[in-house]
Amino acid sequence: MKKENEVKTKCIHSGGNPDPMFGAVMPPIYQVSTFAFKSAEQGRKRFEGKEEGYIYTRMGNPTINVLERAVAELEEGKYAYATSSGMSAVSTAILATCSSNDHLICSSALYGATRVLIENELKRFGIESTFVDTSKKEEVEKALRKNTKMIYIETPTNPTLAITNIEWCSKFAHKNGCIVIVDNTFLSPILQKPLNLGADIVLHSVTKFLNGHSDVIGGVLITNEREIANKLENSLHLFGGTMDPHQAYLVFRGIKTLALRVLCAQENARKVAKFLKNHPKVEKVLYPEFETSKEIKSVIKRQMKGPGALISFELKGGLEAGKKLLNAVKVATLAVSLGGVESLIQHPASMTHSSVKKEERLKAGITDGLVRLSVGCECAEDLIDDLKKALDKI
Ligand code: LCS
Repeated sequence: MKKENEVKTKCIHSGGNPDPMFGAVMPPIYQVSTFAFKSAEQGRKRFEGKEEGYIYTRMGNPTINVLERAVAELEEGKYAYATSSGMSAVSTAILATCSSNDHLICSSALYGATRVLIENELKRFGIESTFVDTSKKEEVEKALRKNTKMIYIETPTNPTLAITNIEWCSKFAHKNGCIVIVDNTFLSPILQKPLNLGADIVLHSVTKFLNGHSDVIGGVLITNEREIANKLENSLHLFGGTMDPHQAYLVFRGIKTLALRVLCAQENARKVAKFLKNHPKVEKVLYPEFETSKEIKSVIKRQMKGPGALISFELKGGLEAGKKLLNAVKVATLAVSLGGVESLIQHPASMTHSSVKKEERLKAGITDGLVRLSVGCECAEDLIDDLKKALDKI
């Protein structure tokens, strides 16, 4: 029997069995900062790593570990580390693996804060970076330097939904002594598993699809390589971007419905994207299903199980028309973030990507008129009706 959606089972059961103490079917929230030792000897052994057991929540906590096991299983990775935010996952991953005078090749359209972190903040510590269209092999090849240590990819990119070939990038990186980080926030492990395509580290802002209910900020890092895992763990414990146990519980709870939510939102997004594409007031729609390049189409087919639930589009009246639309919609909420059960609409140039220099933003394809819509799990017809009414007013 062909199992179409076995991932639904995995989402519900990954991460653990009922709690061994009382059989609770959800993990207890160990809302605690520190763990008592039975003796001084035991404390010493735990610090030396000679005895299993918890010490202090920044260095590990049973509730956080349940979430980490669940995410590792879903991404088909061996090691996972939960972080206090998606940005904490980004900074921990880079600081753990790069040093001064190392060079990074990055996708030019990245989440605004990621780009500013790499371009401005990491530069202060001597980490250099080049931003290129990583969907074009020749641009990646051209950007390579002797000191390139990492290729940092978002695919699809936020907010332009450009697709990078993870398998090719990983082979190219490894041949040249570099590692690859993929931010998998936009698709989640339901639609893309970068570790299986050769990536060294996968990260998520779990604030988005993994949690799915717009009530938590968090992140996670996953890898299959012991040496990298040691570095991530060390940096996380020392820089201190650890997740909180209650946060971990909520994200674990969200993951139970991850497949249901992602597949539902994606079906809605397909309908909404088609509606927008055929609307006379819409200039262009960015959505992986509408990709025209033969090469990228084949990459999409190989590395993605579906186009996801994010759509970016531009209206014929550009920025002014876009603003009117944002103010007129009623079903989608005017807010940043994405991946929740509710649809969210925002304007990247003045919101999520406003801190990126205008020239760089335009080079990355984030035009002034671009609007981003994160399609949620409402009734697709309600979303379309609402967009139709809002577009009629423009
Ligand atoms: N990576 C991606 C792809 C993101 O979209 C975000 C946040 C982050 C990392 C950072 O995660 P955080 O620290 O916020 O959990 N993206 C946002 C966005 O597009 N709108 O608001 C936040």
